[in-house]
Amino acid sequence: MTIDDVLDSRTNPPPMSTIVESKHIRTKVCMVGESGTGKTDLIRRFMQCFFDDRYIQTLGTMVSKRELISTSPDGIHELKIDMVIWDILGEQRFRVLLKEEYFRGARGILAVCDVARKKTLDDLDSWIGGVQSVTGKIPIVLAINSRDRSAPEEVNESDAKRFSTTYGAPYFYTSSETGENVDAVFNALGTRVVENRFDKTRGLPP
Ligand SMILES: Nc1nc2c(ncn2[C@@H]2O[C@H](COP(=O)(O)OP(=O)(O)OP(=O)(O)O)[C@@H](O)[C@H]2O)c(=O)[nH]1
Ligand SMILES: [Mg+2]
Repeated sequence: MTIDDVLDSRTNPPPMSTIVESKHIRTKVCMVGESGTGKTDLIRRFMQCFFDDRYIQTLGTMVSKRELISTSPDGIHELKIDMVIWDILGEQRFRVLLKEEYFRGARGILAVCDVARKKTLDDLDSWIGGVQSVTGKIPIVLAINSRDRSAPEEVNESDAKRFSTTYGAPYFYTSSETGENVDAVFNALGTRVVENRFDKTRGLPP
């Protein structure tokens, strides 16, 4: 089953009678990306908190949780996914110090870059390498953030497509100011994490 099948099944959910039970899944995901790309603000938006325009450098880590409702890839279970989101300092020097602790157990990565700074997209390679050296290969979704800004957009479609092909990662242009695609990007990550953990014979882990 491909991600497209899963997304289709979410758009056209199976008849209620085929859903036999509800399952709860808890999953840890990590935000990665350079400082100032908008990781913390995307989480705030997703948590339906107010948008704060002041620049607050995250000190240490912030852990947030939100429940997503989905359907298992075989259409049998309604899924309640407790998405636990870890927000990590953007500064490079903390990466080496903290990575074991923060990345251990992560099932997915939300990679964030700034649409107006191409370098923040390029820097994601090293972020992703850092996480996957601890977790192994896990699903990634890319947020090309600050879409609302009037600054010239440096990250173009072909850059985004190249990243997408390299990592098998869908991408979304997001804005934590307007809310554009914020739910979509977290939902896509939840879907990919579930798909990745789904075993055709055994279904989902307990
Ligand atoms: N216009 C606009 N500004 C944004 C957006 N997202 C974040 N910002 C602003 O960009 C700045 C940095 O946002 P943060 O969410 O703190 O960035 P961060 O990636 O968490 O940074 P670190 O914690 O240092 O790693 C803040 O001033 C935000 O208000 C957006 O989508 N649009
Ligand atoms: Mg932050």
